[in-house]
This record gives sequence, C-alpha cells and structure tokens, in this order.
Amino acid sequence: MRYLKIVLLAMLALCVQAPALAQSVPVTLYKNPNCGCCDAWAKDLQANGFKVNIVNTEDLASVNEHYGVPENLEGCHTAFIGGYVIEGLVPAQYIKALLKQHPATRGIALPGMPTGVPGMPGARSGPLTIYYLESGATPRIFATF
Ligand SMILES: [Cu+2]
Repeated sequence: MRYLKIVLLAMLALCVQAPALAQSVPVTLYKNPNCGCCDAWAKDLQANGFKVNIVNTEDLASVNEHYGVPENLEGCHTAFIGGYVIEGLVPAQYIKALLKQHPATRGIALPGMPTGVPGMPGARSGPLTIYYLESGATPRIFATF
C-alpha cells in the first residue's frame, strides 16, 4: 500500500511537470508592419517552440517607453515573454536561458540590427553582446556570442 502511494505520487509529479514542458511559451511581439527581419525572427522563435502573437504598430516609440527600453539599447522590435521584455533580435537560445535562469531584471536586449543573427542573414561583423535591459550608459552584459 505504501509502495503504491509512492508510485502514485511519482506519477502525479510527472503529470504536473509534463504540460509545462510541452506547452509552448507565449510571446507578444510589437513590430512595425513593414519590418521583414522581425517576421523572420518570429518564425525562428516559432521553430524553437515559442508561440508568437504579432502586434503591428507604427508607434514603437510608445512601446519602448511603456516597457522601459532605453534609447541606447533599442532594436527593431520589442517582445514580451514570460514576464520579460526582449528587445531586438535576441536568438531563441538566450531567451530560453533567461527564462531558465530567471534573474531579477526587466529583460534583455540586442541593440541595433546586426547581421548574422536570426532574422538578419549574413556574416557577423564581430562578437555581439546581449545586455540586461537597464538604464544608464553601461548596462550589465547578459551574454556575448
Ligand atoms: Cu525586428
């Protein structure tokens, strides 16, 4: 009887965890309707298991203001994922790392529109830096790749 109880508890634990893993993480992406690299980035996220809801807007300045994206960290679009702001063409693996590490931060940003990342084909001009989304001239570095 005691053994059965342990097995049942183990099964229950599996059931509780399985849906969280299988379910795709919802993403809200605010982008200009004419931004092609934004669409390509969204497709890459979808291929990596995210569920992307695109919100077209001509007024990204208001979105940046609302989500607290400083000017020096601005990318071509702003996304909201799992309580975090993702600014610019941050590759999916770093979004997953952020969600897993779950640091106390507003989000992360890959400023500008560099080539050699999902959405912007081509060669990389050099190492790229993903910053924590925080104000100030020298934001902390989340990752370099
Ligand atoms: Cu974009």
